[in-house]
Amino acid sequence: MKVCDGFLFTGGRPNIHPEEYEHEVTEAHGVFDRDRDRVALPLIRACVEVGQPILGICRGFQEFNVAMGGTLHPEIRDLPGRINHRMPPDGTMDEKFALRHSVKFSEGSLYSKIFNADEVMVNSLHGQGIDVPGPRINIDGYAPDGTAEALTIEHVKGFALAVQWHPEYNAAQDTVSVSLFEAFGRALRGWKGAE
Ligand SMILES: [Mn+2]
Repeated sequence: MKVCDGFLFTGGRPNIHPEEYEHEVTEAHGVFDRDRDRVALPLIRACVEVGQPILGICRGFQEFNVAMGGTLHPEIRDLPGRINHRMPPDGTMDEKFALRHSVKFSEGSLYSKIFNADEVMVNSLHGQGIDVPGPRINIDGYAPDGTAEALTIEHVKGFALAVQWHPEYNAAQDTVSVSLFEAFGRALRGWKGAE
Protein backbone atom coordinates (compact mmCIF):
# COMPACT_ATOMS: atom_id res chain seq x y z
CA MET A 1 0.00 0.00 0.00
CA LYS A 2 2.88 2.35 0.75
CA VAL A 3 4.30 2.46 -2.79
CA CYS A 4 0.89 3.21 -4.35
CA ASP A 5 -1.14 6.41 -4.37
CA GLY A 6 -4.38 4.43 -4.45
CA PHE A 7 -6.09 1.44 -6.03
CA LEU A 8 -8.48 0.84 -8.91
CA PHE A 9 -10.58 -2.30 -8.56
CA THR A 10 -11.49 -3.34 -12.10
CA GLY A 11 -14.28 -5.38 -13.61
CA GLY A 12 -13.81 -9.06 -14.31
CA ARG A 13 -15.76 -12.13 -15.36
CA PRO A 14 -15.39 -14.25 -12.19
CA ASN A 15 -17.84 -13.38 -9.45
CA ILE A 16 -17.03 -12.91 -5.77
CA HIS A 17 -17.40 -16.24 -4.00
CA PRO A 18 -20.73 -16.14 -2.08
CA GLU A 19 -18.96 -17.59 0.95
CA GLU A 20 -17.56 -14.05 1.41
CA TYR A 21 -21.09 -12.84 2.22
CA GLU A 22 -22.34 -16.05 3.82
CA HIS A 23 -24.60 -17.25 1.00
CA GLU A 24 -24.75 -20.79 -0.39
CA VAL A 25 -23.07 -21.38 -3.75
CA THR A 26 -25.51 -21.98 -6.62
CA GLU A 27 -24.97 -22.52 -10.33
CA ALA A 28 -26.14 -18.92 -10.93
CA HIS A 29 -23.05 -17.64 -9.12
CA GLY A 30 -20.89 -18.75 -12.08
CA VAL A 31 -17.12 -18.88 -11.95
CA PHE A 32 -14.89 -17.58 -9.17
CA ASP A 33 -11.41 -16.20 -8.58
CA ARG A 34 -10.60 -16.96 -4.95
CA ASP A 35 -7.12 -15.40 -5.23
CA ARG A 36 -8.63 -12.08 -6.25
CA ASP A 37 -11.19 -12.31 -3.43
CA ARG A 38 -8.34 -12.87 -0.98
CA VAL A 39 -6.44 -9.80 -2.21
CA ALA A 40 -9.23 -7.35 -3.06
CA LEU A 41 -11.53 -7.61 -0.07
CA PRO A 42 -8.91 -7.06 2.68
CA LEU A 43 -7.21 -4.37 0.54
CA ILE A 44 -10.46 -2.39 0.25
CA ARG A 45 -10.93 -2.58 4.03
CA ALA A 46 -7.32 -1.50 4.62
CA CYS A 47 -7.71 1.51 2.28
CA VAL A 48 -10.99 2.51 3.93
CA GLU A 49 -9.27 2.36 7.31
CA VAL A 50 -6.60 4.92 6.36
CA GLY A 51 -8.49 6.89 3.69
CA GLN A 52 -6.26 5.83 0.78
CA PRO A 53 -8.06 6.63 -2.53
CA ILE A 54 -9.98 3.75 -4.14
CA LEU A 55 -12.21 3.49 -7.19
CA GLY A 56 -14.30 0.43 -8.01
CA ILE A 57 -15.65 -0.60 -11.41
CA CYS A 58 -18.26 -3.34 -12.00
CA ARG A 59 -16.87 -6.34 -10.06
CA GLY A 60 -14.91 -3.77 -8.04
CA PHE A 61 -18.22 -2.06 -7.14
CA GLN A 62 -19.52 -5.40 -5.88
CA GLU A 63 -16.27 -5.97 -3.95
CA PHE A 64 -16.69 -2.66 -2.10
CA ASN A 65 -20.11 -3.81 -0.90
CA VAL A 66 -18.99 -7.30 0.13
CA ALA A 67 -15.83 -5.95 1.82
CA MET A 68 -18.06 -3.69 3.92
CA GLY A 69 -20.48 -6.46 4.96
CA GLY A 70 -23.10 -6.32 2.19
CA THR A 71 -24.52 -9.07 -0.02
CA LEU A 72 -24.99 -9.64 -3.76
CA HIS A 73 -27.73 -11.17 -5.89
CA PRO A 74 -26.39 -13.53 -8.59
CA GLU A 75 -29.05 -12.70 -11.20
CA ILE A 76 -30.74 -9.35 -10.68
CA ARG A 77 -32.99 -9.73 -13.77
CA ASP A 78 -34.86 -12.45 -11.80
CA LEU A 79 -35.91 -9.87 -9.18
CA PRO A 80 -39.38 -8.29 -9.58
CA GLY A 81 -39.44 -5.24 -11.83
CA ARG A 82 -35.79 -5.45 -12.88
CA ILE A 83 -34.53 -5.29 -16.44
CA ASN A 84 -31.71 -7.39 -17.92
CA HIS A 85 -28.38 -5.56 -17.40
CA ARG A 86 -26.24 -8.31 -18.97
CA MET A 87 -23.88 -7.78 -21.89
CA PRO A 88 -25.62 -8.53 -25.23
CA PRO A 89 -24.28 -11.88 -26.52
CA ASP A 90 -23.65 -10.56 -30.06
CA GLY A 91 -22.25 -7.44 -31.70
CA THR A 92 -19.05 -5.43 -31.79
CA MET A 93 -17.36 -4.14 -28.64
CA ASP A 94 -18.85 -0.69 -29.34
CA GLU A 95 -22.31 -2.23 -29.57
CA LYS A 96 -21.80 -4.24 -26.38
CA PHE A 97 -20.46 -1.23 -24.49
CA ALA A 98 -23.03 1.26 -25.85
CA LEU A 99 -24.72 3.55 -23.32
CA ARG A 100 -27.60 1.43 -22.10
CA HIS A 101 -29.50 2.99 -19.22
CA SER A 102 -29.56 6.11 -17.10
CA VAL A 103 -28.38 6.45 -13.51
CA LYS A 104 -30.06 8.96 -11.23
CA PHE A 105 -28.05 10.32 -8.30
CA SER A 106 -29.29 11.35 -4.87
CA GLU A 107 -29.61 15.07 -4.36
CA GLY A 108 -26.40 16.68 -3.17
CA SER A 109 -24.39 13.47 -3.71
CA LEU A 110 -20.71 13.55 -4.58
CA TYR A 111 -21.60 12.07 -7.99
CA SER A 112 -23.92 14.97 -8.84
CA LYS A 113 -21.05 17.32 -8.03
CA ILE A 114 -18.42 15.36 -10.01
CA PHE A 115 -20.68 15.05 -13.10
CA ASN A 116 -22.45 18.37 -12.59
CA ALA A 117 -25.66 16.46 -13.35
CA ASP A 118 -28.31 14.55 -11.44
CA GLU A 119 -28.64 11.91 -14.14
CA VAL A 120 -26.22 10.38 -16.69
CA MET A 121 -26.29 7.60 -19.30
CA VAL A 122 -23.99 4.60 -18.70
CA ASN A 123 -22.77 1.40 -20.36
CA SER A 124 -23.72 -0.88 -17.49
CA LEU A 125 -23.10 -4.63 -18.17
CA HIS A 126 -23.63 -7.06 -15.35
CA GLY A 127 -25.67 -10.10 -14.28
CA GLN A 128 -25.03 -9.72 -10.56
CA GLY A 129 -25.87 -6.72 -8.44
CA ILE A 130 -26.05 -5.46 -4.89
CA ASP A 131 -28.73 -7.17 -2.84
CA VAL A 132 -28.29 -5.75 0.68
CA PRO A 133 -25.87 -2.81 1.02
CA GLY A 134 -23.27 -3.06 3.79
CA PRO A 135 -23.86 -0.91 6.89
CA ARG A 136 -21.52 1.87 5.69
CA ILE A 137 -22.43 1.64 2.01
CA ASN A 138 -24.49 4.54 0.65
CA ILE A 139 -26.20 3.84 -2.66
CA ASP A 140 -26.03 7.23 -4.38
CA GLY A 141 -27.12 6.23 -7.88
CA TYR A 142 -29.83 3.93 -9.22
CA ALA A 143 -30.85 2.63 -12.65
CA PRO A 144 -34.52 3.28 -13.59
CA ASP A 145 -35.43 -0.28 -12.44
CA GLY A 146 -34.04 0.35 -8.94
CA THR A 147 -30.70 -1.43 -9.42
CA ALA A 148 -27.81 0.09 -7.44
CA GLU A 149 -25.23 1.62 -9.82
CA ALA A 150 -23.09 4.06 -7.78
CA LEU A 151 -21.94 4.00 -4.16
CA THR A 152 -19.86 5.82 -1.60
CA ILE A 153 -18.64 4.59 1.78
CA GLU A 154 -19.61 6.52 4.90
CA HIS A 155 -17.08 7.95 7.33
CA VAL A 156 -14.04 7.58 5.10
CA LYS A 157 -11.36 10.26 5.08
CA GLY A 158 -10.39 9.73 1.44
CA PHE A 159 -11.91 9.10 -1.99
CA ALA A 160 -13.94 5.85 -2.00
CA LEU A 161 -16.30 5.64 -4.97
CA ALA A 162 -17.51 2.68 -6.99
CA VAL A 163 -19.77 2.34 -10.01
CA GLN A 164 -21.50 -0.69 -11.50
CA TRP A 165 -20.89 0.50 -15.08
CA HIS A 166 -17.67 0.65 -17.18
CA PRO A 167 -16.20 4.19 -17.30
CA GLU A 168 -12.90 2.74 -18.59
CA TYR A 169 -14.37 1.63 -21.94
CA ASN A 170 -14.45 5.09 -23.47
CA ALA A 171 -12.37 6.80 -20.79
CA ALA A 172 -10.94 9.61 -22.92
CA GLN A 173 -14.11 10.58 -24.84
CA ASP A 174 -17.10 9.88 -22.60
CA THR A 175 -17.60 13.05 -20.53
CA VAL A 176 -18.90 11.09 -17.53
CA SER A 177 -15.81 8.85 -17.61
CA VAL A 178 -13.47 11.83 -17.96
CA SER A 179 -15.02 13.58 -14.94
CA LEU A 180 -14.86 10.43 -12.81
CA PHE A 181 -11.21 9.65 -13.64
CA GLU A 182 -10.21 13.29 -13.17
CA ALA A 183 -11.76 13.26 -9.69
CA PHE A 184 -9.92 10.00 -8.87
CA GLY A 185 -6.68 11.48 -10.27
CA ARG A 186 -6.99 14.54 -8.03
CA ALA A 187 -7.49 12.25 -5.02
CA LEU A 188 -4.43 10.17 -5.98
CA ARG A 189 -2.23 13.23 -6.37
CA GLY A 190 -3.47 14.50 -3.02
CA TRP A 191 -2.65 11.27 -1.17
CA LYS A 192 0.20 11.94 1.24
CA GLY A 193 0.32 8.52 2.84
CA ALA A 194 -1.22 7.20 6.02
CA GLU A 195 -0.58 9.23 9.17
MN1 LIG B 1 -26.81 -1.68 -14.82
